[in-house]
Amino acid sequence: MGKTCQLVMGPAGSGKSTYCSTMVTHCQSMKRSIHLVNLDPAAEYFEYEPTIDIKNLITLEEVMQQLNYGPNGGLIYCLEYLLENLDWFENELQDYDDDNLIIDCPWWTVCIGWDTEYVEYIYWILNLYKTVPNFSLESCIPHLNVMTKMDLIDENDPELERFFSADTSLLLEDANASTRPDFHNLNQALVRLIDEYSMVNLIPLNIKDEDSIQYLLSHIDNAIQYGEDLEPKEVVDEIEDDE
Ligand SMILES: Nc1nc2c(ncn2[C@@H]2O[C@H](COP(=O)(O)OP(=O)(O)OP(=O)(O)O)[C@@H](O)[C@H]2O)c(=O)[nH]1
Ligand SMILES: [Mg+2]
Repeated sequence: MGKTCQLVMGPAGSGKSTYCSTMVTHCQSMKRSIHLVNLDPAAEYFEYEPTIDIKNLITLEEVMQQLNYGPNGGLIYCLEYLLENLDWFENELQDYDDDNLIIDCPWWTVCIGWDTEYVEYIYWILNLYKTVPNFSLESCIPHLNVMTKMDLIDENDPELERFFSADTSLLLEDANASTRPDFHNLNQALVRLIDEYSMVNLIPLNIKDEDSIQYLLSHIDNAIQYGEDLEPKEVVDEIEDDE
């Protein structure tokens, strides 16, 4: 019934792993199946044991010790190693080919960007699952930008509104003011693209507020059309589930 996937990407320390744990807890409380996948070879601590863990294939520590690499070179080496061993990943995924995954990606996926072989593996996952990347900025697949750590700031601050629903007409005005008139059609097209794919909108996430977690999950469900292929549940099943 599943076969959906959240690719969680973002800068170092932005809260990816915390988000994954929060979402696993939330889904479990709803009796919704979800499996955590760790693709960070440097990850040290998990609130939930990952169902699939790149550290069973390779760890940053091993690479640094055995090959004498520094942390950055070591991480790139781990990525290349993963790409050369996608059959390992495919094999691990075998038992979950009809399930829902949440993939905790390492922060450096953001730095590497979309121009390298990393794309190869993202698209490989995209082919297997209905996927919604979180935090990423790729325009041709549905994605969500999430503003984490909302528990640390005042959610009623009126200034926040411009981050959550950015006014692209201001962007267009700015772009037009700094470019020649023959660029204005291009500016307009870019702004339309940004609008259509919600590229500058952010969804707030307060991990201490169940409504906020559910609100984000409903956006994710919408993006991956979660549940469209679910069979209606019999009342009898629900009673059995509750026992
Ligand atoms: N208050 C608060 N702290 C958070 C939240 N999310 C993460 N943190 C804290 O921010 C720090 C980094 O969080 P992680 O979840 O490890 O971030 P990450 O993006 O997985 O980090 P890397 O894997 O190292 O790139 C930790 O100390 C977390 O406890 C949040 O929503 N609220
Ligand atoms: Mg992490």
